[in-house]
Amino acid sequence: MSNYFQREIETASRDEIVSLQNERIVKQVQYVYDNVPYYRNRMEHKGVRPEDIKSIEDIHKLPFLTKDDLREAYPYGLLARPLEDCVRIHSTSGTTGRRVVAFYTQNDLDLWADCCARAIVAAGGTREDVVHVCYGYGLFTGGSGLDAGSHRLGSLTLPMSSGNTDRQIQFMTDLGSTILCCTPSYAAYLAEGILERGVRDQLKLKAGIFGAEAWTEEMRHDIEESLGIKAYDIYGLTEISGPGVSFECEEQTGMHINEDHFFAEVIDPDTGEVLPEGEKGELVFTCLTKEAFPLIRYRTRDICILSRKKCSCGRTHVKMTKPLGRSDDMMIVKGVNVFPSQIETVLINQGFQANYQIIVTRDKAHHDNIEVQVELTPFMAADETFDRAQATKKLVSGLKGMLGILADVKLVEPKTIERSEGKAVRVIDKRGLYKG
Ligand code: DLL
Repeated sequence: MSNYFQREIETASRDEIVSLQNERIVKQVQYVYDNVPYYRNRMEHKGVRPEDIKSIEDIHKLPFLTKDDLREAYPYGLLARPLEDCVRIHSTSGTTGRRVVAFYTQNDLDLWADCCARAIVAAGGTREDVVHVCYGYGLFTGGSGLDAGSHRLGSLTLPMSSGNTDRQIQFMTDLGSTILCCTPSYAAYLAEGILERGVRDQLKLKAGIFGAEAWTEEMRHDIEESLGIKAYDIYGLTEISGPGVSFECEEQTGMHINEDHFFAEVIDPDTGEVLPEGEKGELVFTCLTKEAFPLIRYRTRDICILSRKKCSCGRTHVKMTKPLGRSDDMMIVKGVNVFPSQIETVLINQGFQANYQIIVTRDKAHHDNIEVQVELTPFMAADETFDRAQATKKLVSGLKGMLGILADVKLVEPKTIERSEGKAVRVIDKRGLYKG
């Protein structure tokens, strides 16, 4: 049952929300126990039976699930419904070895659309709006998610997908787009194009719904100024559905989590201990209503803080801060999830050693750049016939194949990258994205 129009859920009292979560978690745990051998085995291993989960308070008895578990269960191991009930997949950005595939029933898609519709409403959207969606469509969840939310709301939806700036700007001006949905980097890029073409005063834009990557308050300010809009943050991840797991309202002091569907906990990433509200830790989600791919206590690796402070918008759902960092080493560069280990694989495959450093920068126009400095091996450095230009080209192409994005490669002399006594510092991220 679709419930976007039940606005009362978003403004329900704490008791009402907890009671809904209690009811849903009991059903959901029994459901996964009955339908997913992977969960059943994990629960049995931990000595937990479905009847031990009597309310949401008991959730801490259940084991965590990690991205590695998802990879181990790939592709069908966590599916809770027969394939004939599934109607869609989406997959994380990133690469072959790291892909995670999530499944959806029609009901899952409907509930996800509700969540995204709520986000559009929170950004001031109504059926009169023209919603310009230039998140990527396809395996990525951004395009389909906001598109479905806009349909659910009844707004005119422009399924632009990303790329082709000329066409984006032309449609934006000709059709009078009022709400722009894309990554903050792409919004900044479009803003630049709009200013260059001198068409800013032909725009009808009033709001933007930007997410899928970390962005700073400074970037928000720049985009708001250059486009003359209010810029709202939206968060989500493929494993849990996609965008719309949480979203900002007009107060812009954190993102309300759709906690009737996704139960959030914050844990100490080292010990797994559940932390009280207000403490910083790793965000963990349990899907309370999903049918095809219902993740239980999924560790997102995103670091954040939860808050139940009263919000002036009237919504009562718990708020999360913007992600303040990651508890693993994943970076999002040019919209793509990048792990240093992937870069390392390319280097090793091409005969280099694991002596490298990744430098990520962002220019004034908010374009990301990734440079990989790679030490030559002593053998390469001593070999006069070693063609450095050719080796650089091969690395660039190998990295493009692995990551899907262009990285600059700089070969450096042996022993020039500083060695660390502890954990190697592989990444120097100069973008200053995570604060707090
Ligand atoms: O990025 C889903 C999405 C699409 C969210 C469109 C918002 C808008 P994934 O590709 O699976 O899914 O990447 C999920 O991206 O764990 C965070 O680390 C990061 N992320 C997502 N939204 C935000 C945000 C989509 N607003 C991973 N701020 C998550 C910071 C974000 N990081």
